[in-house]
Amino acid sequence: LKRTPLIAGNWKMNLDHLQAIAFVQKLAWSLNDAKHDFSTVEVAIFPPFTDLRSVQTLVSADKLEIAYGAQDVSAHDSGAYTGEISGQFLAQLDAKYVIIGHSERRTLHGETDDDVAAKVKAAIKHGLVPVICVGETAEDLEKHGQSAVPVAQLKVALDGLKADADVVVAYEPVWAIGSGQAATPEQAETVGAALRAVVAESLSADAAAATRILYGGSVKSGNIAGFMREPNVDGALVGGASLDIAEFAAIVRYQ
Ligand code: G2H
Repeated sequence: LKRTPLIAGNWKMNLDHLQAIAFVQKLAWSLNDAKHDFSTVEVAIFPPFTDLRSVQTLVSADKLEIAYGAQDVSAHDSGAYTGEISGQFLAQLDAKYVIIGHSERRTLHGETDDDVAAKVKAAIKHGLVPVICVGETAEDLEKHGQSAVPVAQLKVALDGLKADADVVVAYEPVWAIGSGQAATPEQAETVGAALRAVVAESLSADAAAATRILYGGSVKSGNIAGFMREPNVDGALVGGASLDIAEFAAIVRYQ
């Protein structure tokens, strides 16, 4: 089974809706100029919530093949949850994906593995593909080795899902995020293989074969190719480098 690689740009809290329109237009031009074939490498961006309506309008008007999603979603459908955004609202904006359990949500906003699992279920319920983020801190790495914490986090996130659930997994070692110090391709491969085994065990062998496992943490145009050569790395979740059009386009065009 062939997995289409996915290069995903996590904008975090950057670019307002006007900047987003200009950015997406220029990114589309750049990929168009390079004759990028979106069926060989899929491209997705994750802007702030307030940008999504503008991105939807531009993508549909210009028939762009760039996919988009949100950086978080509520576990609830609707109701008295001040400040939360329902998966239904995201689906109405034609969002395809939603990032869930990014380490910044886990550490800065206290999201637990159970919160992540509830959000994953909500995303799937509304037809969104969750990009489930897992990863160990430097302390976890020292105490438990590399794979133990991400494996445990993913098991909780996938618990109770159907055997054919459509998910993306992002392995983001916390020590590599925004630090400039990326993991090595070998490290990403080791954990990627362990995470694929969790998908096989928790969902099914078919789901494991179909699920994209991304690496994230200080990905740049200069190191992407090494990651993409690994059999259990099917793309990247890119933070800082996704905010520079030339750099992000170069990551998409890693081949
Ligand atoms: C990890 C990553 C994107 P960066 O957070 O999710 O960010 O590429 O800046 O390390």
